[in-house]
Amino acid sequence: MCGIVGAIAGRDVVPLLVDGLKRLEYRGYDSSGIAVVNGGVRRVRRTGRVAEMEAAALAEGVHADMGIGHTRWATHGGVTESNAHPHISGGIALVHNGIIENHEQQRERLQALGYAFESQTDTEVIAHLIDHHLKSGGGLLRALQAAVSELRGAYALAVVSRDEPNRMVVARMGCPLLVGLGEGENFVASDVSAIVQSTRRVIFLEEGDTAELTRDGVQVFGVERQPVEREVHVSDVSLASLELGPYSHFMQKEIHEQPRAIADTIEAVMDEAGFVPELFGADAAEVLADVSSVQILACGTSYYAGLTARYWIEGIAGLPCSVEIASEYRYRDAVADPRQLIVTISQSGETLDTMEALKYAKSLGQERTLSICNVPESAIPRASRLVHYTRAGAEIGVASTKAFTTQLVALFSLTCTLARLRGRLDEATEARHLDALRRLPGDIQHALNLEPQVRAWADRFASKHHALFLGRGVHYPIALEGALKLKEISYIHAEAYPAGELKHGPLALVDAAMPVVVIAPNDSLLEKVKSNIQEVRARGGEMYVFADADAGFGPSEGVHVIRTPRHVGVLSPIVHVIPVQMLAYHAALARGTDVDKPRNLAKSVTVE
Ligand code: HGA
Repeated sequence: MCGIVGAIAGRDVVPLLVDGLKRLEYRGYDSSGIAVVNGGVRRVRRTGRVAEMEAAALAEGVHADMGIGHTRWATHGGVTESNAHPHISGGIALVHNGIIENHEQQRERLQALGYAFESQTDTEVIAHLIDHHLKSGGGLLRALQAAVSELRGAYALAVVSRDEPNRMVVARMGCPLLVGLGEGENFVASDVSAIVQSTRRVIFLEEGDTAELTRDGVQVFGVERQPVEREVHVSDVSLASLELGPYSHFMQKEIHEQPRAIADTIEAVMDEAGFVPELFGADAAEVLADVSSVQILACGTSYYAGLTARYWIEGIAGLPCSVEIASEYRYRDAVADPRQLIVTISQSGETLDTMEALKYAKSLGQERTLSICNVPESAIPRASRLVHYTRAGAEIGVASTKAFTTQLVALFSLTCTLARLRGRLDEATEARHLDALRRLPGDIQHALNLEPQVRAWADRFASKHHALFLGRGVHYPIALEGALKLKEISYIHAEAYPAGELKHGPLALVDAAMPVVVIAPNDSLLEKVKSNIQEVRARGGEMYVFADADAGFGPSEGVHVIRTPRHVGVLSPIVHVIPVQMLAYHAALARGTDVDKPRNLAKSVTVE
C-alpha cells in the first residue's frame, strides 16, 4: 500500500515519476503527488487518480532532473490534498509508505520546538524531524539517519532537499523499497514495475537500511550506519505483464491468464517428474522430514487458499493442519512446536500482518518455515527457510485471481510432497495427481468458456443488495472466496456458509430478494448439497448453482444451473473458483464500479 518512486538523472524525471506512479497506482489511489528539486522544491498534489495530478504538473510546467513521487492509501488523516504526499519541512520534501506509531509524541515534541503542522498524517512528523536534525549540520543523510532512529513503526522513505540537489536519501524498515541502478541515473521504488522502463538492475534494501543516491552511484548503509554491499538482482518482470493489452481491466486479463499461470507454476513439478522436496528449496528434505503438523498463516484470499489446502493436507498427507488469519495469530499466545511446519502465503510477499506472524512464530522457536509467494526476493520469502514461488506473473487488479489459483497449485504440490515423504503416496496415486495437474490448464480453460452464461447471471445480481454463497467440504473455502470477490469489487454484501450450517441460522435471511449461489461438484457430498438446495427452495430462495456436468443437475423452478466441466477430482476447487471470479467481475461491471481499484482498498497490504 502506498507507492513510492524517485529518480535522480541527467534528464527530466517528471515523466518517469508520473509513469512510475501510474504503475504503482494499484498500491493506493486516493491521492498522489510529486516534488522535484529545481532551484527550490516544487510540489504538485491532487486527490483522485494520478492522471489528475499529471495534468496539474503539465499545466504548471514542472520539470527537473531529480524528484520523488507518491500514490497514497490513507491511514492517518482523510483523503485531502493537504494530507497527500510529498510532505515538506523547510527545504526538504519526503514521501512515506508505512505507519509511524509514535507520531503523537513526536508531534507534541516538534510543536514545542516551533513546527507548525499542515496535515493530519503521521508522515509529517518525519519531515519536521529531518529538518530539525539538519540544523545540527552533517547533511541530509545524517539527518535522515538521526530521524529514523527516533521513529517507531514501519516506513519506506525517499527524501530530497533544496540544499542538496545532487543527492536523494532513502530508508527502509518494514515496508518494501528497492534501488534501481541506471547509467548516470538512479532510482528508488516500492516495486520494480515503477522503474522497469529505465532499468532492470535492482538492489532490494534490507530492514534498517538507509541509502544515498547520486547520479553516478548508490551507497547503502546497514543498521549500524556502516557502508554495506548489497547484491544486485536483474529483474525479469515483463513489460507485457504490466500492460492491459486487449483487455478492459487487469482483473479480466488476470482471470484469463490462469491457464498460462498454472502451466508456468507446475512447470517445476513436471521438470522434476514428481513431488520432491527440492521444489521448496535446497534443504527442504531436512526441513520437511518428520514434520508433526502444519500451521498456515495468511490473510484475505491467501487465507482461503490455506483453508482449501487444509482438506488436502489432512486428507492426503495425513498431517494435522490449522489455518489462521495472520493478524490474529500474531497477537495470541500460540503453543510452539518445533516440528510444526509454518506455511505463510502472500501474493506480494510483503503483507505486513503475515510477515509479523512469521516473525512471531520464529520468536517462539518455530524454525521450519515455508513461504508461498508470487514476488521473488520479497520480504516474507527472504525471512523463510523454504520458499515456493508461484509463477502467476504480475497481478495488478486489487481482487486476487491468478495468484489464488497458483497458490492452490503450490499448496497441492506441498501436500503431495509431504504425503510422499510420509510414505502415503504410492506410485500410482502420484501419477494420477501429476496427470490431474497436467490437465488442469485445459480444465480451467473449459471453465473460462462459461463466461457468456455467467455474465447473464451477473446482470441479475447487479440489482441485488445481498447474496449468499454455499459450499461443502473442500469447496466451502471456494464459496468464501466467491463471496469475498463479490463484495470487494461490486460492493454487494455477500456471505458464505458451509451448506450444512444454513439451518443453524443463516436460513433466516433467505427470501426471494437474496440470490443463493451454490458450488455443487460431483463429489461425495453432492447428495447433501442437493438436500440443502431443497431446504432453501422450500423457503422461496432463488438458487444459482454451479454444478459439474456429470452431477445430474437440471434447472427447475427457482433453480438456475450452469454446468461446469466434468468433475476433475481432487483439484476441483481450482476449477470451481473460476466461475465465481467471473460472476464477481461481471456483476461489478454491470454496477459500474472501478473493478481494478475498488473503493477503500489497495493491493500489497504493507500496513497493519
Ligand atoms: N501513514 C501514511 C502513509 C500511508 C501508507 O503507507 N499506506 O499504505 C499516510 O496515511 O499518509
